[in-house]
Amino acid sequence: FSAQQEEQWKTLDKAGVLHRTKTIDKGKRLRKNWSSSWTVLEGGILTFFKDSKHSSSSSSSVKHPSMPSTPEHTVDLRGAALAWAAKDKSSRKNVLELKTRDGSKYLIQHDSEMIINTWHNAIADSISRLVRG
Ligand code: I3P
Repeated sequence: FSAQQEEQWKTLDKAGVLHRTKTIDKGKRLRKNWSSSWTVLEGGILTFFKDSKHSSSSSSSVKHPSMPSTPEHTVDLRGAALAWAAKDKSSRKNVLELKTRDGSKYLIQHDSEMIINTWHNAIADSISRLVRG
């Protein structure tokens, strides 16, 4: 391992497929647009990769979430707050609401309660580690 690779392994907290939608962009309400994407939590940053369902490429790498292609969106967790979404936020079950420092909000969802719980813990840990510095 190079020093850089080692650093990445140390900071890789969690990765997997999640459903997500942004509901507020810097204070402005958005229309919900749920999509599922390969998601990586590492070094205090949550990265959503391009939705493989909507990809026009036919190469096999984009269909397999273990080989993500392009990062679509990154969320800085410094100063963010995570909570279970209130029932009126979504008709879906197991929904988390992530509020970022820039006044944006995301809903994050997985049908498996066990899986969403591990994401809840991983994101909450990451946020509190950033608070401690
Ligand atoms: C929305 C879509 C979302 C739904 C949302 C709808 O309709 O069905 O999936 O959120 O409910 O408004 P549209 O596709 O016409 O934008 P959930 O799946 O989270 O319930 P909402 O308006 O109650 O947020």
